[in-house]
Amino acid sequence: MSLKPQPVSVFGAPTDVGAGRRGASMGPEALRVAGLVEALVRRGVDAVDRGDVAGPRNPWQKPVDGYRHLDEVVAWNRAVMALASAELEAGRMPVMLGGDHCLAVGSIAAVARHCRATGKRLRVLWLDAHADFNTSAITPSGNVHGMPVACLCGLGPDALVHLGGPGPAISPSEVRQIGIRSVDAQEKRLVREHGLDIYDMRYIDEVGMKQVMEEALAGLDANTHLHVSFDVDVLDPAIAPGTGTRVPGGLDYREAQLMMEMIADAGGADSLDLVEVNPALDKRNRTARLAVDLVESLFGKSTLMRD
Ligand code: 4U7
Ligand code: MN
Ligand code: MN
Ligand code: MN
Repeated sequence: MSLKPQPVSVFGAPTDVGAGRRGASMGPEALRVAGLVEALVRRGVDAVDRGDVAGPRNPWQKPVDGYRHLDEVVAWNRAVMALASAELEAGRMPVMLGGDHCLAVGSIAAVARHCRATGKRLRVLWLDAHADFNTSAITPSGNVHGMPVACLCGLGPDALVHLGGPGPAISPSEVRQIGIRSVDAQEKRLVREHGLDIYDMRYIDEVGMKQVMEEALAGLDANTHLHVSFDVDVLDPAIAPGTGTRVPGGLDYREAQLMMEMIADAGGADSLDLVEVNPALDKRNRTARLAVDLVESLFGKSTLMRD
């Protein structure tokens, strides 16, 4: 399958209301400063920057009933869903710059609704150190960026579970998680119960990224919408220090690059989240620059001009 020549709409969601550390709110600007839009245009992509969606400030409060800032998280996700939906309806690929990962509830709710309306199948690649499958009852932190996959699968507060319409947005069978290496004790049980398909770091070490991606991309066809949710903490902290929840033992540059190249070879993504870049914790915008480089690979950059 060759890359789809679809137009791209980049937009920012500058907030860290779902995180336990401040600074991911500066992610969209860091990615722009690193030249994201220009890099896509250089690749021949019709990419435009729609600017940022708006939402409430971070009140920086303690969790209430297992959620920190739930009202603010819902407000930001509504804004993300509205803009992502509008871009999908206009036939454009939404690229959401976070912001923390709670925002994937909004972007993926929009994608799921679009798939329902157009009769497309959905595949979500969740690239992350974490499974993000906590609920208010089991979360060790109350931070909603640790809960988006659960919310999308129907486990969470009504306002997030039904964000894009009645019923869960997706089923666990539509998700493939890659790079996982930090799952909380009770989250582990929930992940098993719901049968999430997880390619953890141990599996990547044992069989290699090539086989992992062949398995994670198996079964895609021309009628499948591929959503990539890229939490930069999937990368090893040695190469991507600018993120709030660093876990050692992540993807190295070559693994990450191959992962992106193989997604491109499979036809590329139809929607993308680029989340958890935290410039306050970074050195010289290194993490955003690496993310841009990897997004170029996702859009078909390859060493030997295979295209
Ligand atoms: B991210 C955590 F306890 N599991 O729920 C939690 F380890 O979007 C971390 O993947 C969640 O960065 C990380 O708070 C959320 C913690
Ligand atoms: Mn995440
Ligand atoms: Mn993570
Ligand atoms: Mn994180």
